[in-house]
Amino acid sequence: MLLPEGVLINGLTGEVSPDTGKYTKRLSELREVFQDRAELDRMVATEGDPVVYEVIEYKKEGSDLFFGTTTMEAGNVGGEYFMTRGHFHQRRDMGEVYYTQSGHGVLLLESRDGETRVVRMEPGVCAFIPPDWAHRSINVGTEKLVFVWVCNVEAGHDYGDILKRGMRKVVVDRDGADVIVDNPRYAA
Ligand code: PAN
Ligand code: ZN
Repeated sequence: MLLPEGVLINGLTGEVSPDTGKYTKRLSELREVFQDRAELDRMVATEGDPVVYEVIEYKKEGSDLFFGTTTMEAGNVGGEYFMTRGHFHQRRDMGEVYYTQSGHGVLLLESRDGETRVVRMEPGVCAFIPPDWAHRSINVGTEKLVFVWVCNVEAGHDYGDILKRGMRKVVVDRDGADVIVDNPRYAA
């Protein structure tokens, strides 16, 4: 029988205790995600392949739900802010919740038929991600962006489409402000 448990989440560091697993994504693993690959290669070579984000989860065998944190470092690649890979869920009937704890971000969403929506990620904002909307989080601030996500264990990740063609919009730094522009590399 599954037993209830309180899980401590540090909203500034993303630490989850107890956790059941974690991974980090470094810049070199996100080469397809960013526009300026020469700059990315330069940063990997000269800045020691920085961590872009870490995911920590709490997942109990036999449960329908699981949750965890994503902690994103601040930074950009040639003006394009650090972001996650972005994905649809394999299960088209399953959405997700992102509850921002600290930092400043943009949650970029795209429907199957190409509609773009943005939800600002600010502490206290709980974002509703409807089923079958691709979602990517982007740290547009100067500190860590930490958010809690909650989702069905069966949702699954479908990275293929977004990795291949990108999302229709990208978020870039223009004189210190984050602006959302058309993705010049978008391949329909
Ligand atoms: C999140 C994401 C996490 C990392 O847990 O998986 O923020 O982003 P990518 O998976 O796009 O690299 C989630 O949306 N799970 O479904
Ligand atoms: Zn998701």
